[in-house]
Amino acid sequence: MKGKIIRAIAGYYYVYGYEDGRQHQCRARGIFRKDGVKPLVGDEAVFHLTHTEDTEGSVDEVLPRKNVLIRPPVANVDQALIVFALKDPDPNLSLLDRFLVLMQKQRIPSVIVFNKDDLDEKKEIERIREIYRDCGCQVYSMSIRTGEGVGEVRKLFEGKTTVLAGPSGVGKSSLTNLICPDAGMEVGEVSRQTRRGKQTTRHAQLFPCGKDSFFFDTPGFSSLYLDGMKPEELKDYYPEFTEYEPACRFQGCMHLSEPECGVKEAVREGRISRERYESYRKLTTELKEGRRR
Ligand SMILES: Nc1nc2c(ncn2[C@@H]2O[C@H](COP(=O)(O)OP(=O)(O)O)[C@@H](O)[C@H]2O)c(=O)[nH]1
Ligand SMILES: [Mg+2]
Ligand SMILES: [Zn+2]
Repeated sequence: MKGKIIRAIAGYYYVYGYEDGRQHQCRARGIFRKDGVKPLVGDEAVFHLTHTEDTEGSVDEVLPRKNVLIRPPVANVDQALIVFALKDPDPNLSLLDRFLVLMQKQRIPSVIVFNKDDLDEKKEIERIREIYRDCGCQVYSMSIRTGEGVGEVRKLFEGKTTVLAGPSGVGKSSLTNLICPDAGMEVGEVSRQTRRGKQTTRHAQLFPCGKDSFFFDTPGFSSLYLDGMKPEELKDYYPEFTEYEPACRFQGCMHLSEPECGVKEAVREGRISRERYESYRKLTTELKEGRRR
């Protein structure tokens, strides 16, 4: 039978069977011994039941992977839904840009979703939409509390395996419960003192949510380091720069202190968002300093 590994705990793999829609607790001794393959959550697997009367089985084969996300470790991801809140907690756009860079490096398309629209009295969303206008990803806003915009976000999940990424307290577990009521995720309180969410999401798990649709609520991140990335590589993950790079005098221009730089010129003229450019500078500096350490 064919299925998808939706959870891995203590040597057991929980496989969602495509034929019966049930979860099967499986071991994977055979393939591990034969191919040295360690199955991952998200893997498409061939398995068989070891006892006909219950749901126990064994994974016999892991089908070729479309991609593998390193953090969180999950295979065959179609898209990342990067969730932030417009308020409580305030959006950290530098962290958002790190997510965008990391997902691009792993070749996972991202969609940006801003939740808690109901708290956005100052219409921050308009400013944010302007900043991300040419970043290559669509920007959605919604309020799980009022239901505004939720329908459109729900459509994004159809027929895909989606990872939810974003800091704590923004509404990832609330969204999970909405899309997949069986998930029963714990919704945490936003701490009044720190304005940061408590870490209540426990283990990583894919949830089936409709035909060929799965998603994965990752534990909250408060910071993300772009480890292993070269400073020279970073510019390639800012799609809005590409159009202006032919105007740079130097080949391989990093758009920092080089003269006659098409990207900096476009920033001055307001054709590239200044916030995105400053975020690029900040991350590049961070990577350069990291390398010296
Ligand atoms: N005002 C408001 N609060 C929300 C909304 N969505 C979720 N919350 C609250 O935000 C807090 C954190 O939500 P949770 O789903 O646990 O976030 P997670 O840490 O990202 O999983 C909870 O107290 C939710 O009730 C929303 O649209 N508006
Ligand atoms: Mg959560
Ligand atoms: Zn340049």
